[in-house]
Amino acid sequence: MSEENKNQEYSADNIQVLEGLEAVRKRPAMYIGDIGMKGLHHLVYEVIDNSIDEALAGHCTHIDCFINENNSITVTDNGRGIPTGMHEKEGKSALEVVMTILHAGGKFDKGSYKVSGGLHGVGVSCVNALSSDLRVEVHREGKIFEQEYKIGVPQYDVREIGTTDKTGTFVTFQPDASIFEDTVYHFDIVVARLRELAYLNKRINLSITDKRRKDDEGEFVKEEFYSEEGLKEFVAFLDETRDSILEEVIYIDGEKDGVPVEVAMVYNTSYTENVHSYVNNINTQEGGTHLAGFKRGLTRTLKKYADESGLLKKLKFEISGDDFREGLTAIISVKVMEPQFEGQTKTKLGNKEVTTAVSQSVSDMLTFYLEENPEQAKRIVQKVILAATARNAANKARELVQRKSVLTGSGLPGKLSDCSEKDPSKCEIFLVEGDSAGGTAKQGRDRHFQAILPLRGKILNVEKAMQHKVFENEEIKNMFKALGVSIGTLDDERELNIEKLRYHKVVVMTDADIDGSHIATLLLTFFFRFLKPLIEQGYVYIATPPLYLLKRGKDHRYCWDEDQRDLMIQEMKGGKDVNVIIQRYKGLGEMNASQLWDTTLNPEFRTLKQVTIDNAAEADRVFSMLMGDEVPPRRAFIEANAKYANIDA
Ligand code: 0RA
Repeated sequence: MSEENKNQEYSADNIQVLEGLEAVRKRPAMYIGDIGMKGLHHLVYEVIDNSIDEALAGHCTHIDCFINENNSITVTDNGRGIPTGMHEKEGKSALEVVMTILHAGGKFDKGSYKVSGGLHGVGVSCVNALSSDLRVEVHREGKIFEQEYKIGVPQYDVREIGTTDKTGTFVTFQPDASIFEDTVYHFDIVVARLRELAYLNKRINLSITDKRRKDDEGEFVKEEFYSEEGLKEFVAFLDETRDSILEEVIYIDGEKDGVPVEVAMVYNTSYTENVHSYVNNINTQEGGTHLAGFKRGLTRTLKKYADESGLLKKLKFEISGDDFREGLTAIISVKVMEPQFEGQTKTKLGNKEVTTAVSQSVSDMLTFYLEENPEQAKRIVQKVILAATARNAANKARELVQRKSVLTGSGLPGKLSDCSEKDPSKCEIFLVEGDSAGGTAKQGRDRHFQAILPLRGKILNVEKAMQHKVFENEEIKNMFKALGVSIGTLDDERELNIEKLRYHKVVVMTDADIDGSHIATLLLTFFFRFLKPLIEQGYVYIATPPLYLLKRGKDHRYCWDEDQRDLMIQEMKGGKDVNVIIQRYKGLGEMNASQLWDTTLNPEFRTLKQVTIDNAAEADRVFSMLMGDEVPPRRAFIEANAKYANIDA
């Protein structure tokens, strides 16, 4: 930094700027969610969102993202370039204002259509405050401008460094290692978000290049995304491994009362509902008024059509709202000028006016579709009738289970070895594959706070079973009874009384082999479909039993992977020519009770992986792929991953 700049007059403005940035650095989590993996990646999304806005305004076609060798990030776009002229009110370059003043991003350009924005919508100045170094370059009006910052503080005034015949904005930032727990970017995480953004904002070219890695041809690893048809293709992508009952995805793209509404939906032969919703490109995991509007529009329109078509005449019971969404995969995306986010994770849209706008859009377009496509319409109605019939049967099965569990006193399953502690926040339950491993776990556990529920072999694949089969399944009934929550489907909020949950750690414990991972996946699928709030609230975990036991005399050590094993062997040998016995654990059954306690159960030494859903649409796709009919993608996935998608270590 030059002396000249350092001695700049310290105006009231400068102090305000510093205070703003200081606030971000003091409480980063308030602005970007957290300082872990999520927050770190959030910085990238925040910068990309500005370019997406420029694209939505119709001025930008290409957005390219780079993970550089040193884990810094570069985002480039070919938009108009951030304005560099004097900002009258602030008395400095508009570029500097955008980069250094909280919430200034783009807002001063009143005419612009600013709707995109990360979950926290905090703007690029936040990224600047949380970067040890950031450089912005703007190509505009034939000139190239630049400015650099350290922890958000400009190192010199915006300066001209050359001429250009292009326009655009380039931002490179290095996340501050003194703020973030980890500053290594994950290519796959950025890829998933860019793919999603490409579908949500059709006709924008997005790319991500990983400059840390080269492929077999010696090129940097790179992925490109472009979607001509937006949500229509998104739904097709999500349902790739399911069988559609319609010839084409139903697609609605319109505007009502100033709210742009985009919906794509298709029915498949499965029994699950996969409805995902977005507001301003943000996944609204908790739903809200736009989702309510979609459901209302869908139910009313289909009900009316079915009534008028006479197809419901023979039905002896009422159709419920859920029945219209069985086997439905849909995405709803709305853009709202001033979104109000509510709910526990601030991902529930609150704006009341949006319900009617979406409901009417959906009604109008769907009515038109049904009239134009009587053959498809009939298939949908028949699917709904089937769902209603099955639900009727499921209700009977469910009532039976619940009545029985009331009759048997405590209602706890006989196979459960419960713990003595009653405070759920202190209690853990291990769902263990097989009776024999269950027996070992029962001996090895700390009975004060650890309960064991053995499960017999393969559990039901809920992805393919009809609901009443799920509720009749012994293992599943046992799980519901042991957990203490009542049986319900994933949006039966009224029924899933999660406050009755008896354990705040629900741990899936299976063998560390392909079979074990398959069983774990079945269990996670069950949780995902029927007990999603448990995952969302962070109650679900996976145990990690060791893979190897190394023995040299009395020296016994456990290892969790091959690298660790090889290192440990070297260490135990200590350069001498001695024999280390390597035992590969094929299953939990090969461990005795105290070994299991030492490695997998004892909170002091074990590692539990918490199951999280970072990207609900992607999780849904992975589960349907893993559990669906098509074996090849499943095998490829299991072989390629062995561990799970969507799991935070
Ligand atoms: C406000 C006004 C104008 C451009 C932008 C913001 C802009 C911001 C970003 C952030 C990343 N890329 C961007 N591209 C453009 C332009 C106003 C005008 O030229 O009339």
